[in-house]
Amino acid sequence: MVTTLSNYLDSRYRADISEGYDGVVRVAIGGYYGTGTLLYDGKAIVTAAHLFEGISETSASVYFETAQGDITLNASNILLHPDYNPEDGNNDLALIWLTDDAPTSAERYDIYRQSDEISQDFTMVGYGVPGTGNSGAQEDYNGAYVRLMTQNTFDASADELKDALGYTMGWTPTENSQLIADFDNGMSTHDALGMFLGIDDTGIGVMEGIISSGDSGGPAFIEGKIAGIASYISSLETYSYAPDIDTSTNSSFGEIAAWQRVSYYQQWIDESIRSHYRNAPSKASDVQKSVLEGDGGVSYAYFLLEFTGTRSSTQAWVSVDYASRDGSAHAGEDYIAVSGTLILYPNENEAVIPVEIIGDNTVENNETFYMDVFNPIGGSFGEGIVTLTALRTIVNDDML
Ligand SMILES: [Ca+2]
Ligand SMILES: [Ca+2]
Ligand SMILES: [Ca+2]
Ligand SMILES: [Ca+2]
Repeated sequence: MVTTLSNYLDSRYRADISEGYDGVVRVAIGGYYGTGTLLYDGKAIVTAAHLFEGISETSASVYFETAQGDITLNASNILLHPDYNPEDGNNDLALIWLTDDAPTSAERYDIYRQSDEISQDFTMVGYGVPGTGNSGAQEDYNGAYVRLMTQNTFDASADELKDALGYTMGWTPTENSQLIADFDNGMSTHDALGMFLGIDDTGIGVMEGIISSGDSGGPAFIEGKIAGIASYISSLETYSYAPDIDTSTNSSFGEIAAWQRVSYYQQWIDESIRSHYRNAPSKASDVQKSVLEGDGGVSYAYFLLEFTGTRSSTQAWVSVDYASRDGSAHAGEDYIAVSGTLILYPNENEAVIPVEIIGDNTVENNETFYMDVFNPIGGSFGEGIVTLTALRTIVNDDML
């Protein structure tokens, strides 16, 4: 990560343990590395497909830094987006499923689902090579891997820049699928997207930053949800404008960076994740309302949402919001709290919400927690009903 202040170890740039970013991981593939993010199911990491480019091996290691210590997990399965196109930077997404349970102290993140990202500030987190905006990412950096965070503002989608620059920009982003931000230092002479697109915004001050090598695949968060996946940087100039503070592509002031737009890809992400749930119910009679706690790691309790109505059109999405709630079980000790939006895509009439149950060897009573489902869009729960609630029981399996 390249920062505005030269001291990248300034505490403002450190994404330290227990500050909400322990689900942001370093991903190592064939001697190279990038960054990834643990998704809402606690089983899969989202990252960039280009990390796997030119790599014949299909293995990856994932490094967590959490309050439970440093934990390395391996990939059991890797899925690149089927339409990944390196020439245009399109569909630059990959999912990595973990062989073992992610540490329970690592945050799981929902994905940002609204398409109102442009002009919003975001926080990016990653393990990339550090540096400062004046001189760019440090060449030949061989210091420690350090998880850093900076901020920026989504200025536009990358296809808008292509429309403005034409052949000056040597690649063709798919419409609405990539978000871009420029690395500002407060001066209009280095405001790349001010010059190219007339979006006059000279940055947000000391927290402004940009991705560098090693941040690839890392998250851009809006409201704590994954809105972008770090994809590439570029130093652009036209006959009229040369915003880059130097002439090399090195993550310096005056360059731009692009993120894959997660809201655009949510169906692919959700459906890929759902296809990997273990023993998930697909009809009401298969739903288990009690789950054994287990003696370590996590097991899953599932809630099943079924849609029996009629869609406004065959392509309409149906969704609900959901949030877990303590009964006698406590989030963080007995299960991992979840909240988010569940979407039933056009080919789906049911989907599950998984909840991770934390196993231990402590003798406890059976404990309960709830799932509240609300804000139905595209359907209804029945007249006058605003919330549906279901209960699960975590069954003690330990004895004195
Ligand atoms: Ca900016
Ligand atoms: Ca700007
Ligand atoms: Ca540069
Ligand atoms: Ca147990």
